[in-house]
Amino acid sequence: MPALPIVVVTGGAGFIGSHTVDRLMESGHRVVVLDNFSTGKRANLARWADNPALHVVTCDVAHGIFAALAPITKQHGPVERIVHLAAQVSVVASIANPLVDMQVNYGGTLHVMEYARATGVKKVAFASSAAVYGDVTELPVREDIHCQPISPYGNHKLASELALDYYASVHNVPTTALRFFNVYGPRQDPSSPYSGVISIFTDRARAGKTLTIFGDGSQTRDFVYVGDVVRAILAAAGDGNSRLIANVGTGGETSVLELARAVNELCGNRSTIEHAPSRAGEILKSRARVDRLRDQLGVVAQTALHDGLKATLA
Ligand code: UD2
Repeated sequence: MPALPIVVVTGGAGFIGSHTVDRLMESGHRVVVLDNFSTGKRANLARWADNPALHVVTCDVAHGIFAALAPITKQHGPVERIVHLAAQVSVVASIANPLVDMQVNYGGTLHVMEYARATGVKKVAFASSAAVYGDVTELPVREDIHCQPISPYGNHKLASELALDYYASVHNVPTTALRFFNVYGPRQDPSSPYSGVISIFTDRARAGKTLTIFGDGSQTRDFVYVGDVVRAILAAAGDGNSRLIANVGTGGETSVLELARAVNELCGNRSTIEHAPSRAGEILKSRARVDRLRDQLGVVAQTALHDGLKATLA
């Protein structure tokens, strides 16, 4: 039997990572998850626990990945592709601790790219963020506008994109960066105050607890279902599209008030909706331009919010 192609997923035990692993395993890859389990969970990978094609290695990507991968590549051959999702994910935490954010988010990317350069990896797909844009006035936001991040998190995602471009242009490591908008779906952890709003609202509405909207709820987001995001990741990890940067969103906008009402309705309208002061530094409107996602990567986010919310609640 020919060797299975090896794909490394950093952050593979996390929310988006574990969904990516599911699709890769289903399509016949050998998958290596590198995760430090700071927010990732083994339970997210439980369905593959007895499958020898999945390797789960506890590893801090920010400390280098050569040693973690060596035993596996020695036995099964070289890594073909890397999906780099491991990150410190909180914008607020990055403001409180910019150096840690730099080490994990920018440093982690450099370690991944050094590995890719040294071993001849065929493609690196990287999770960037809409946070690279900062406050934008022109919506839907295009990838080629001038980026002015307003957080260390956004700075380090943007710096990581530059690192990808350097490795692609100078060292011929093919790369694609995806700027995620507001990703939601099953397995998103609602436990932190900075968890995604959909994970918080669905968790609370299910229990009939109050939903708190920061501000009047007129602020909008481009909420994109994790299943659609994974299709973008798999396209980005495939051949071609090197040095591409693409938004990953739906191209639509939903207000937080509409969202709260929709979630509440799906749960039988048992929660009250209250308002609290707006978050400092809050972006008012957000919506992705999705032409590149469609034209370059062949992906259209097709999950309607209502269906995605139902899947999240199930
Ligand atoms: C998202 C990303 C963040 C970064 C940023 C870039 C998530 C989870 N976070 O932050 O990593 O990429 O975009 O711009 O995707 N809200 C409430 N009540 C709650 C919780 C939130 O009203 O209990 C509001 C919040 O004030 C905001 C909206 O819901 O207007 C979305 O909040 P979020 O924390 O899910 O995501 P966001 O857009 O701040």
